[in-house]
Amino acid sequence: MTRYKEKDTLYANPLGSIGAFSFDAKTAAVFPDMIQRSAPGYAAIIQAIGLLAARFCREQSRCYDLGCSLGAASFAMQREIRAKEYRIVAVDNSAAMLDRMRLHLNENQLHSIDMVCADIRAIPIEQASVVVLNFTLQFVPIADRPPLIAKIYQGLLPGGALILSEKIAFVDPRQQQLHTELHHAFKQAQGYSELEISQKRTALENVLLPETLETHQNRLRDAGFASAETWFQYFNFASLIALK
Ligand code: GEK
Repeated sequence: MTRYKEKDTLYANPLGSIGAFSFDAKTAAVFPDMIQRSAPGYAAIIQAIGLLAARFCREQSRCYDLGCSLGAASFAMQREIRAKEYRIVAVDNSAAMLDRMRLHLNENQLHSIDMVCADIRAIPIEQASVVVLNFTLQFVPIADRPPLIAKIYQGLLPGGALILSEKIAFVDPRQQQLHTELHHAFKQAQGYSELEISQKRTALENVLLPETLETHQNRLRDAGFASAETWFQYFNFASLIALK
């Protein structure tokens, strides 16, 4: 499966002007390498999403993977879920991402996964026992986040779970600085150069908008979730589980 092994060199050479980051075909081609080397703990989170889905997925329910990219979280869920007659609904608005996901789906004959090319703000969420937002909400405009979280809450069955992973911000400027620098150290340790790190940061400005853990927890509570706890954090990358 060589097509999943392309190295991310998108920002390796000096770019005259740095356009806004986009989930296009170039990004899709290097995505597994990019996210693995950019998001601390990504592989551990993906594995845990499988275990969490196995615990929460109910028969005849749906598990949503919102902003699925190449489907890593969907495939982890599919590997672990033992319930009967469930569907995984994997949604992304990048056709380039879904084209690559489809190759894997077809190759492995994974019939329990439906792919939907759509904006996650526009699709209905129904009969859900599990909803995954794995590093996706951070790309949704801040004003659109409360209605999206409210829609997810409404679409979850009682006892259902939302798994929300995000790059997070900190109120204390010293903590913000510390975690930003630690994240850069992580990326350097993964082989990214100073130039790559700084050009990527410029491309993500105004595209990836992190919020504090407190802001996320307040929004989840306001939407109706009974509780929301952090089950994972590695520097400024965290994952929450919210229970209906
Ligand atoms: C993983 N969850 O590997 N509607 C649909 N898709 C969207 C929207 C939107 N409004 N906004 C962004 N996306 C994946 C990783 S990546 C995270 C998620 C990252 C999609 C976008 O096209 C991209 O595929 C994904 O959300 C974010 O577990 O690149 O840091």
